[in-house]
Amino acid sequence: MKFAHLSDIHLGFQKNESLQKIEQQVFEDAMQKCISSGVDFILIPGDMFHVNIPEMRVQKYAFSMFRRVYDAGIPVYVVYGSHDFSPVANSVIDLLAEVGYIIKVTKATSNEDGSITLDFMTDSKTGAKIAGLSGLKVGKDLEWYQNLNRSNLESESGFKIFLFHGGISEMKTESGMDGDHMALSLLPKGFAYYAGGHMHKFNHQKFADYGHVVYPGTPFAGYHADLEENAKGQKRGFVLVEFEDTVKSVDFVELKNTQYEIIEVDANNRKVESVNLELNEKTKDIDASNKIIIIKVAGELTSGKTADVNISEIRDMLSNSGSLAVNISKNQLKSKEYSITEAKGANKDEVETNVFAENIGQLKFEQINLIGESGVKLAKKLLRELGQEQLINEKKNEYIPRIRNNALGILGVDTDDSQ
Ligand SMILES: [Mn+2]
Repeated sequence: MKFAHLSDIHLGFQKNESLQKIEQQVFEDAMQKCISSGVDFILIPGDMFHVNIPEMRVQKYAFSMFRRVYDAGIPVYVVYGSHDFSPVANSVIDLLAEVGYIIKVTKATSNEDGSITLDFMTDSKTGAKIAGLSGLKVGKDLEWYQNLNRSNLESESGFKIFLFHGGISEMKTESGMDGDHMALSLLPKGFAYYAGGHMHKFNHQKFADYGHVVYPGTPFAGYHADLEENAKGQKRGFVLVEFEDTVKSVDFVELKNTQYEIIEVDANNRKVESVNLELNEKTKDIDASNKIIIIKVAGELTSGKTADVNISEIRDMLSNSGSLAVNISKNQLKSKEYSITEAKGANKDEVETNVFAENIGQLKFEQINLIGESGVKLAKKLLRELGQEQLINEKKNEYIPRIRNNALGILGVDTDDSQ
């Protein structure tokens, strides 16, 4: 007998069309491999979707995939993750469960004394007994586990699987992307297999009283940092488990996604011109076609603004040479010459005024209205304008020119709608 274990698929995470295709292709591969290798059931402990109600495109795709698995007679057991969790069962997961394509595992009862009792469900084909708890929003999980009635879970006989969504302290990795953790001892003891979700890298460990504790990791990406790990060679996939009355084998099944190039530039103690030069050189040197390009610029510039690092030119160069997507990380880039000093205030308006007033002295312009007190006023007007939201019923191609023209108007720049 065998089952598959996937997690953190984050369907709907990708915003770029090429990457959406990869996201779907990877998931389709996984489902196809599950069907062709004849698994008895599939486990998905959370973050199947990136948000609880993804756009219709994603829902439609998910339904077609789960329909395929359903038609192949393979039950899919799930718990919510931290991303697709909804406290009032308002998740696309609940739709999939309602039509019977997937089965929600958590059968929890709150008792009068505040404790929580969990019931098993039995997979009819294999007799495996499955229990699990959803991942909630950060911090809430711990309470549930602390109040969990463990005696019935631990004394149950048979081949037992526990589904959970959350980090385990004993399995922490150095990456720091895995957030909150709880002690392994909070999980009920004596299960043959602990199917984990939440940590995005494959991790399989054995502990006394805790059989196999396994995270398959994301099959593609659920955070931008995952793409960077992919570029650095992180293997992605899912887990295939053979079992009888105990676990016989746990195998990682790799899923290919796409090719990557990573361009890293250390900007520390350099002028912005020299950083731009290196970026240009490195970009010219790579073959970008059909690849995801990760660009990382980090460090503290001695001169120039961080905004002067010429990202848009690099982006154009790369998309002209056929890259699938360009992922730029500048959040560790600073500048000695121009750094924004924080300022306090009693309310949002005051904080904004003070931040502008505190920092405007760094600017050297000849135009009087851009500096000093009038500069602060102008900046505030501009900020207010740029912060305007799209109106109800306003189309994007109406909204963008409206904001742009108003902003240019505030700056006193002539606008020409004809172009
Ligand atoms: Mn996740």
